[in-house]
Amino acid sequence: MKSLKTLGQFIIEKQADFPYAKGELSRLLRDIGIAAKIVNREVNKAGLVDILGTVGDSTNIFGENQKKLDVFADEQFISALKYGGECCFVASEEQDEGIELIDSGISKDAKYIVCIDPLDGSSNIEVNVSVGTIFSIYRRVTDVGEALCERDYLQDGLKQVAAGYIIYGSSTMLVYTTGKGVNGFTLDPSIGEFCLSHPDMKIPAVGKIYSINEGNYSKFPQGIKRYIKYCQEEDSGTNRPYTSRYIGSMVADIHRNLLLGGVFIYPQTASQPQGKLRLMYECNPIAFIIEQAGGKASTGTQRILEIEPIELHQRVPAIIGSTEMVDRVLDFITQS
Ligand code: AHM
Ligand code: MG
Repeated sequence: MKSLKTLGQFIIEKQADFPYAKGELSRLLRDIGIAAKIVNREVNKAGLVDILGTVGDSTNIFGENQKKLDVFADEQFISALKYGGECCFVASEEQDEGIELIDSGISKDAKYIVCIDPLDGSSNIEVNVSVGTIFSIYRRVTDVGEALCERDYLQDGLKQVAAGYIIYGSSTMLVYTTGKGVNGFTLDPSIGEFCLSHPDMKIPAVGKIYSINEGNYSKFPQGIKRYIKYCQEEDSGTNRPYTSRYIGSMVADIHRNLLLGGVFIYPQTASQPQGKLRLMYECNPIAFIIEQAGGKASTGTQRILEIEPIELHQRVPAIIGSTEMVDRVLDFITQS
């Protein structure tokens, strides 16, 4: 029988790649993995228990209704980070402000900042479609003992020390990078462990899938409209027409495209001039993972990882996926 490597074993083994590591990042990743298992348990029984629906009149700062599971996931991850002791500041898509954890005793010497989207694609929960968690980890810039400031939690994506996502799908997977490739782990429910199932993931340089909410077509910039028409044209040399696949859960759309090759696009629109997706919680971590898998991530005019953030909840347009396909989209944007 093939032996399994668990996420915990893999993290410890990889710690040797960082000779001065004291195990803090490993513990932080382990804490996130544990919270993910708890969230997974609740997501899986969402249809069975009375946990769906909106929480009273609770809305997040974007005016969107928060589903009960969003709140649950948010609480789980924040509490895992708080009691894990390795995170000094957490910024969550579901919280108006970032939360300092250094006052919580155990975290007072913590060196890491975490940005998290606890339950991405939450509009899909009620219809039993995959949702996900996305996280991003930075090292604090200020010294331990100093007050935390924007330099700590508004760092560009290139400064990420790790990033990952969990997809709660037909099976639950955790995919992460620490800047040395991307590895995927599938949750084995019989032993309650994430086990290495997708070592050294690579996104194909070109694929057949384009993922975009075409309902917004009339509001798209000219270059994007022309790219969509290009995808739909017949051309045997380039394997077109491409296939349109859009779940509406970024994690699920990105995960499929990572495995099969494809491009995911959430552009700016006439009504959302910066697009919809958040730089710190969604685009930076996904861009880091996709680049580490050999792909590309751009806003249309700039590499996502090079953006200097100006606020935690900042939105940016996103074109992410197989390198050749992202380049083709960029060609259409420049020519328009
Ligand atoms: P959320 O974080 O509020 O769930 O929103 C983000 C989600 C992404 O997962 C997905 O790609 C996108 O919103 C879908 O938006 P739209 O319905 O506009 O296509
Ligand atoms: Mg989200």
